[in-house]
Amino acid sequence: MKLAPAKFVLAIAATCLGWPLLAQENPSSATSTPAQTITIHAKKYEFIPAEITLKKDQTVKLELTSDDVAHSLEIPALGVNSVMKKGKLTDVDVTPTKAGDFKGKCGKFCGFGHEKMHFLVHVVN
Ligand SMILES: [Cu+2]
Repeated sequence: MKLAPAKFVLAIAATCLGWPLLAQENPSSATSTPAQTITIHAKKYEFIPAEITLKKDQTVKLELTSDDVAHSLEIPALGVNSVMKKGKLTDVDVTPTKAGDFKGKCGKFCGFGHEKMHFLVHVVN
């Protein structure tokens, strides 16, 4: 990206004056390093655990795996959509930004009980 001339002059002036150019305060209190790891297993036809409680603005790592066939975990409100494969851990970092209850489900057809695979995330302040 090219700086416009006026911005360029300002940038030079700011640098000469020792201003903290481009320094930005992060307005969010969100932590980016996972504070906790939660392992979630999928198997026909449930998630174990089927409910978890997270803290708002706190990053956790979800370790997803399957005990039988391939499943997936979809939690649209939290931006989670990830495969769960047998014998494999899939890591997903999640940082909820608002409190509430958010539904998840298996997003990969895995048999006659697929529709029963529900998941619930409680996000607390
Ligand atoms: Cu399924």
